[in-house]
Amino acid sequence: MESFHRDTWVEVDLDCIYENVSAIQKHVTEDVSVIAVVKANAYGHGDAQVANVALEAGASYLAVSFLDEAISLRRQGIKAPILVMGASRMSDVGLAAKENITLTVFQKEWLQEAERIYKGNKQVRLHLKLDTGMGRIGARTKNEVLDVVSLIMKSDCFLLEGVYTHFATADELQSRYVETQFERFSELLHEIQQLISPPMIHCGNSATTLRFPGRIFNAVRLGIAMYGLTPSPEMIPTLPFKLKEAFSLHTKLVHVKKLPKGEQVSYGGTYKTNEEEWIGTVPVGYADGWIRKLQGMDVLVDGKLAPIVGRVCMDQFMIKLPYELPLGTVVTLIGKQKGLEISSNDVAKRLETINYEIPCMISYRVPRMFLRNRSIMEVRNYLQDKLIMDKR
Ligand code: PMH
Repeated sequence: MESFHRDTWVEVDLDCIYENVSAIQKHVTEDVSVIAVVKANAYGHGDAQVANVALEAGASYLAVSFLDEAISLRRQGIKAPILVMGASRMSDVGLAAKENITLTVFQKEWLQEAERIYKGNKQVRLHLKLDTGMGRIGARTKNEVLDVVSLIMKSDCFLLEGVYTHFATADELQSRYVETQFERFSELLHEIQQLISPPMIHCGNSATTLRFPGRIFNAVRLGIAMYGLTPSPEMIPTLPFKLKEAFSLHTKLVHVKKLPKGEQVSYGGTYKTNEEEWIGTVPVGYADGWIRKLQGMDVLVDGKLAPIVGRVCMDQFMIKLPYELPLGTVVTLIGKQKGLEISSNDVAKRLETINYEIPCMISYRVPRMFLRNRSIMEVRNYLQDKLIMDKR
């Protein structure tokens, strides 16, 4: 592969993402718009590539956290509407208008100051965020909400395109708190709709969309399920259809050696061979996101499970091979080999965290290879992108 020079890569199967988005679009019916959440480089998968395939599969809007992420998509040729879900600077309203990017608002002071600073004549599209119980960003009280709405209505600069909220516990099968949030959202929405009818109303993340397809208003913000991962382990038995995991991580053996009994492996000598053992060196480490806590986790090699022995180093770790294997043998850290699978769910379980974190933590040092229609469509090497930008 010409475009990268290390034998470690992430495979992002865009066919899976296409199928997940299509299945979800069917699940919510075609009257509901799908907003594909591609923040954090599309949860580590690759922002523009995921955005394009999600749009092809029926999504009509994109969402990110920060303005820079939206601009990155524009620079890569994405024309679809993009919502920035996080807080933006008031001084960046002009940039958002120029790039046709929708901003999230939730404070009247922000609007007043933004209006004072903004000198352009193009209207800026806004979605109003309501905090119905997540306690993160959002207007909470009726007064706060109506102040923001009336300011937008009075202003020539702004257009209220949407109103939304975010649920804190939609992935837990016990749904009392979701119901409380649904109620608060409906009440505040009712107050807003006395004054104005914003065209887009959305409350659903993946869990809400999968579990309550009839109650998600007219748009959903789809993240984790689009990537083929279930929002929580407890939701797995309740899924209305199978999700297809798009992300896998592979590398190749760079050194294979036979160590006698009692030899130490890696920093600190935390592993000693129990007998004569075949040890393989894998060129992936904690700087790639494969953190030290993964010592002892299995990887797949030659269709078999092989444990990580000794500490994970910055750029390499060692595995105990089932037998002698040739240099260059593919090692799968996440993904399938000969009927066995290590899912992001397994890695998350080992790390006592959520599956969302796993593709996000695989760093920019690992190139992403994109598969579409079962063949390689594109390879993105973030390290070289960076180099090119630095040179300019
Ligand atoms: N909408 C908002 C406002 C979000 O923050 C997220 C995900 C989504 C939609 C998509 O959720 P899903 O991936 O469960 O479908 N946000 C986060 C977060 O802040 N931490 O983990 C996921």
